[in-house]
Amino acid sequence: MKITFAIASAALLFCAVDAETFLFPIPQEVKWTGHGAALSHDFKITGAQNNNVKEAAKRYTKLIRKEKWEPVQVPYEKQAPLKKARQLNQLKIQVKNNHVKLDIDVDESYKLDVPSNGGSATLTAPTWVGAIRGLETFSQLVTGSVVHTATIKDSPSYGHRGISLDTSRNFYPVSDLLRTIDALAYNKMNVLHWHATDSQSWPLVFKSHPELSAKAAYSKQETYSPKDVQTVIKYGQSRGVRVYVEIDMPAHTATIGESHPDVMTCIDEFWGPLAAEPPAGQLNPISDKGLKLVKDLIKEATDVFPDTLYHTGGDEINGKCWEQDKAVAAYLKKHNLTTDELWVQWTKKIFDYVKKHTKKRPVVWEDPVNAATSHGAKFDKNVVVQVWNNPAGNYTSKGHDVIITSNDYFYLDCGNGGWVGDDERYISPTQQATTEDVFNYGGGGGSWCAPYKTWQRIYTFDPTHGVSKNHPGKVLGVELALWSEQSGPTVLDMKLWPRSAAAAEIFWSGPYDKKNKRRTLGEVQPRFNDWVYRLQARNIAAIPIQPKYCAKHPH
Ligand code: CP6
Repeated sequence: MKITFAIASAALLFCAVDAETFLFPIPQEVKWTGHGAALSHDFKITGAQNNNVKEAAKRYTKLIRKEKWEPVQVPYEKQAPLKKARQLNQLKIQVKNNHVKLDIDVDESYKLDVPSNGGSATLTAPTWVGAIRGLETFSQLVTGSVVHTATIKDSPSYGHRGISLDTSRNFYPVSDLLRTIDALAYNKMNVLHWHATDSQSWPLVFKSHPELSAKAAYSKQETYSPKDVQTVIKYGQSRGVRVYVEIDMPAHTATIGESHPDVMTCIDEFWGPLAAEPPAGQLNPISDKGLKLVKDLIKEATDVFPDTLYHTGGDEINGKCWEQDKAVAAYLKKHNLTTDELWVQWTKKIFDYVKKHTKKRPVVWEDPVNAATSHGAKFDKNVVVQVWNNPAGNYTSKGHDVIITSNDYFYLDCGNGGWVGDDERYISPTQQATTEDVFNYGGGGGSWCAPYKTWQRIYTFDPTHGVSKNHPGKVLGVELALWSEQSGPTVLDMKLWPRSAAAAEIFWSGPYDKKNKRRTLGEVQPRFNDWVYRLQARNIAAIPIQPKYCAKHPH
């Protein structure tokens, strides 16, 4: 049954209601069976063998019991008249492979059978990760003390569904990272890309180079110790969320200059035309000492983070920063190289090191791949390209797998707006700022604020657009990006949620489908609305998308 209505007030969509379902992201196949059962007082989740599943079973048992959430769309007793006779006593888990590595190709599928005559429900999954996804869905079937009964078959459309979080421009305590991992798992997302360092602060403590955080963290409190890092990785693991790290370089490294000025270029300049945002500073690409330092960092980072992916950074290098360095300029002249060519050569050294000395697959921002292409050079096809400026097809056609972080859909950080320059001009939070504005505005997100990335905009992104099945590379998935020039712990949840959930559904359930009138915005909104309140009930400070009034008063 579907009831949709809208009260148009000026151009504003005020309310939309849909009584169909409140599962999020929507499973591939749901068959509702009967009217629901009552959750028995001694309801148990049994059969867990893998430790992560055991912990998840405990967590979800507790959550199901205490979660006060009920859908606002339709009073639940109308959806599921509670009959005391039908009691659901247990959920039995059966997993084939309890030892598989949590990785991009891991099978996350599951089947859930919750019979309408109560008794025992079953959750079967090929892997422990699928079981964790299935437990999440089961928890969503419970509203109050009613279990909505259904047979569900489910699997993701894309294997990589994540958030990229910048912890350099502003610091996030570990508790915020853990809560973000919770929210990722609620949305069946599976990746936290930790953009750990940048030019403004270096919070990540390296055992091999403690001087970096000692000199360039904002304070001793604003660091991530090796123990903190283990806490985050383990917390992610147990929820089926991979945590992989990026040490951005050779640009976005002014912080390295605080302890190793001799391996840098243009660190004496604050900004000028030499960097995307202040402070300027780039690794010197011809410094052997610099390369040795970089290798130490990659070695430690790849030893510490168990994920198969390692992010080598690579975005936004500035040729002028290198050209104004006398030694680099002489080198360029002697070898008849452009700064782009030198950049690509340096990047190749990094990929070679990752290949020879780590077991990782490198991910890189698209920038150096563009630079390479423009002078006919190529990188190993194994390199995953994270796109933020250009269409994914540019790289899949060349054989690279891609992660999509289109700034036009998935940049969540923008913006506060405000006066820029010497109080000369006011820019609204969604207005485009000029490069000159960026400094006073706070930087980052300045140029891509318009249009604001509403959940609806994010939801209408088509991952298949411009990517042919014949391309040798493929789309691995998505990462929404939270750059932190104007974000921090106090706004974290509301920047991320519920907008990231829109991408979670597109990349789990499959693209929005206007043509077939399936999962259009109008259809999804009421369910999305309920999901917002459910996230709130789970301690995620998601922003409301419509008045609760709408669902309480369908007419
Ligand atoms: N920091 C780093 C940033 C950005 C990038 N890398 C960025 C660029 C443009 C906008 C927002 C963020 N702040 N390290 C680009 C990948 Cl609009």
